[in-house]
Amino acid sequence: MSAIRIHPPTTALTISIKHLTCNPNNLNLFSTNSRNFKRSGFRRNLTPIAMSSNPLEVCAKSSITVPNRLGDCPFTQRVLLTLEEKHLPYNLKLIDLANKPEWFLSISPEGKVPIVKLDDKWIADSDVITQTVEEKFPEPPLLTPPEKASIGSKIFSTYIGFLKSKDPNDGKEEALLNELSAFNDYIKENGPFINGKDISGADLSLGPKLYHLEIALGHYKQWSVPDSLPHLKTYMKTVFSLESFTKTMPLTEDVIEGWRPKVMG
Ligand SMILES: N[C@@H](CCC(=O)N[C@@H](CS)C(=O)NCC(=O)O)C(=O)O
Repeated sequence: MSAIRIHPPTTALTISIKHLTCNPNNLNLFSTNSRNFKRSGFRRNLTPIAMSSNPLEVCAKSSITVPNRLGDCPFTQRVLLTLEEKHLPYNLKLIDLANKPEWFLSISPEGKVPIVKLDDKWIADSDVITQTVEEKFPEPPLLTPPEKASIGSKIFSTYIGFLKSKDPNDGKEEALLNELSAFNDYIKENGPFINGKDISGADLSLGPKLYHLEIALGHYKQWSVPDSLPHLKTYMKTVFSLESFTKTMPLTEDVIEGWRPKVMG
């Protein structure tokens, strides 16, 4: 049976692991790394650290289109991907960002998600959270070497510039295409992931942003990644089909609604 504990005053939900086992297509709260699970069983493949860990508490944006479901924050998905790839169990507290509860504001004074409780302290910002998780739970390592850490890092800002643009001749589309093209060339030479054969933190940060780009530009501008960038397209397909990604990705409708104020604004 599904067990959902509602925190007063109902704008946040703590959803238990029990709930996940009853409804695997909905939330994704217990990390299992199912690739390993399928091969040789769940328990054997958890690291000793993960085995001994209590679930981490994670405050995440809730869906605005479907009740009790994870929402569309790419920074939160980055953190959840990190926990999934490290086989760390976690509990989500879903926050309605349009109606933030007092208890949430008391632990996240900026009112932002994600925040994660580590060593009894709430930590904000996906950069800080993923770095702290890496230090505390180093296996499997997800560190991106510093010289590769900024690969693709301008894609998100140029995407937002193009999404918000009202003038087709203002160069915003070209700016985005330049960044995507540089990334396509990089992956062609160095892929399949940013750090080569293994996934790393830079992919877990970029993947959710590319997912938003694909959905929002498709919806609001009828734009898609051109066929002239096949290595980028393959990269997106690879990342979007990771088990950790499909377990933590937002609904298309939430991504569309999440960007609407920026497009209209
Ligand atoms: N730099 C932060 C950005 C986090 C962020 O902007 N989160 C958004 C949701 S995606 C948020 O909480 N916004 C507050 C609001 O919408 O009220 C990080 O990397 O974690």
